[in-house]
Amino acid sequence: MSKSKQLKFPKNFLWGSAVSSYQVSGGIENCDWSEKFPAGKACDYYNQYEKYFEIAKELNQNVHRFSLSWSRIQPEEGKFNRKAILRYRKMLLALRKRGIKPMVTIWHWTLPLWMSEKGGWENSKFPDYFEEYTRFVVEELDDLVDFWITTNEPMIYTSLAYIMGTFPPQKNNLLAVPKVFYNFVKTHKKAYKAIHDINKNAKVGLAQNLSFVDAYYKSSVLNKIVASAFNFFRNKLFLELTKNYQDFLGINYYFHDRIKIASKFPFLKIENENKKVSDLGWEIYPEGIYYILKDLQKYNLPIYITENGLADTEDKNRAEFIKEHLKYIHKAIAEGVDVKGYLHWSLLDNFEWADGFEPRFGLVEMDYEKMETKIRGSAREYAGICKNSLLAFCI
Ligand code: IFM
Repeated sequence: MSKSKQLKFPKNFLWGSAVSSYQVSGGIENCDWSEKFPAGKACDYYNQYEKYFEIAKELNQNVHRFSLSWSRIQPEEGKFNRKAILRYRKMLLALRKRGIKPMVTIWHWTLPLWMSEKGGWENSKFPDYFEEYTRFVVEELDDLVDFWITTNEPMIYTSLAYIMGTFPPQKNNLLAVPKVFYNFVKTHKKAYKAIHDINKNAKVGLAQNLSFVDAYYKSSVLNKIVASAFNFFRNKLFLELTKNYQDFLGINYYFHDRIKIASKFPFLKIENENKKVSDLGWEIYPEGIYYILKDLQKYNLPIYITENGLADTEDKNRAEFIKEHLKYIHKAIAEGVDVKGYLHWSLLDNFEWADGFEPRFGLVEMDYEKMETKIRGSAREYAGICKNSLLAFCI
């Protein structure tokens, strides 16, 4: 006979979900993505946000992460759009009215055209442009924001935009990487200071995509060295350089990187067991989040899981995925790691960048033609956990 077990999460633990501007908003036509990868109306979130926030409330969520569109707010160099700011104020008020804390990402992967024409992240003045934009939005919105996230997943963006060439500006240029990387570090630090100039009590972090790295041949010293070098560049370097400029750590967890040595450049490859995978073929590896969290304990900072999710059109694995990850998060908390919230990626099906609308990451299913929503079964199960901060399961 199976027994049941209950895991209680700490008091005031935050439960929610995340989206980003270009992926859900609709109507963004003046950014570096819009020509080659148009997202059209997407979920029309920019206009229909009340409907979506009502769903988040119905699902017992009390934190919501969304991002601002730089191209909407600053469509031309030196020109700020008051109408856009007023819209964002309305969105923030609409969240607060429902008892949902706003977590706002200042930059989630898209640049205004004018900024990309100036060389985007390769421009050595990029941190100054970003600071000007940050100061403007924080002056205008800070009274309604609980958490600021400066940038989303700097390392993923850098590798997809400058090494793999899939994201704009679609370069395969290893030589650009140090410059872009350095600009990300500098930009984050400047933005962090600017936000604190405006509000010394602001809570500021960034959302980092951290993978769990281990060696394919665990008994091979060489394999372990290669895996730890990969881990250093993939996960640790950015964190080390910015750790004194983060009031909390925002962690996006999706990947297990089991590193095997290869004979060709870059002399390693990722080979996971893939016992279970998402619709995108990404390995589902919940225990990885536990090891990552344990490793982050040394930074002595509060931690929010700012993203965690999977593409699952049929909603076959999402509920189990959430529960399994939460079990490992709870285990880390029980061992003293200060995790304060979990935000699932994503509230809605949305535009998955170069993969378009096909992958379905939403707790809520979107019919883009009719602009209709359907709450998935997994969302209801997640809502049950959020309600009492309690995860119940059979053992
Ligand atoms: O959709 C993305 C998001 O924009 C950044 N983190 C990973 C998600 C899934 O790929």
